[in-house]
Amino acid sequence: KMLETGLREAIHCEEIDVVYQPQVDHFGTIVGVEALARWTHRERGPISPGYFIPLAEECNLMIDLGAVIMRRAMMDSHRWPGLKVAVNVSATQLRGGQFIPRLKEMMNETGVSATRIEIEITEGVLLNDDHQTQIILKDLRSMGFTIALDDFGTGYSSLSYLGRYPVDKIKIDRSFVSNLGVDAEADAVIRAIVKLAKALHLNIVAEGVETKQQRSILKQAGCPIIQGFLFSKPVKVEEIDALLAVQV
Ligand code: G
Ligand code: G
Ligand code: MN
Ligand code: NA
Repeated sequence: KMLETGLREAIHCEEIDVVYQPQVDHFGTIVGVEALARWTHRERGPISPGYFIPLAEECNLMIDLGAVIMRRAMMDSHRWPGLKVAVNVSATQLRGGQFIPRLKEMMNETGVSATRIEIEITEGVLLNDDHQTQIILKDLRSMGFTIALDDFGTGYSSLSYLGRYPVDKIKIDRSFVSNLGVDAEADAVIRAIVKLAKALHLNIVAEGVETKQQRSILKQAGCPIIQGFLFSKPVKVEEIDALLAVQV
């Protein structure tokens, strides 16, 4: 209850921070960043998003929290003209009404075009298979946003909806990546996912890449983009600037 009040205030006062995790190719060139929310409570210190995101959902704060994060990400995107900025959007945000009108307002306010932003949704969003979600995703895409499917492979029937929904990219969940080199089947699974993605002309990112061995297996499997602690944890905007400054 106390935390709920704290979160409400933090959202209202825009005390939510956004950090960014690079997505890199096999040369180590940053090709995109994912925005991730952070909250430091005045008394209790940092609260994990694994805790406050579900709290926001429960307390009907997710739409407002999501708007704060999206606006921040749009403003920060001005710093990195060459990079797409990926923003996580939950089912509640997407379906909560006014998502697209609010996005348009933010685009006007910040002067950011849709092509600069990637919307990350989880498989769960597609599971209900409702017509409204399909329309929203199609509209987002026709506005110029790209759509990435987060935590790919952890949902239920991963395949049937891929053809039906307007998705540009899949993000292979880190549970598959963490078993690479440990468990022989993990290799086969990654190869199959990469093949599937290529057959459907989808871009691919592997998440949670922590070791050189994982990176090398992913490279061999044909996965061109990786995200994870091996290259960088999620960092503040200034650190992204610094990482970009040392690249050619
Ligand atoms: O940043 P971290 O890996 O600790 O995030 C933990 C969880 O919180 C992840 O599932 C991540 O997707 C989620 N999360 C982090 N930032 C956001 C956000 O801005 N919006 C939404 N919907 N989820 C987020
Ligand atoms: O659910 P989503 O993929 O949006 O959440 C991303 C989460 O994964 C963030 O909380 C981020 O801190 C975490 N993360 C990013 N890279 C790694 C990694 O290499 N290993 C682990 N264990 N977590 C990671
Ligand atoms: Mn994500
Ligand atoms: Na993920």
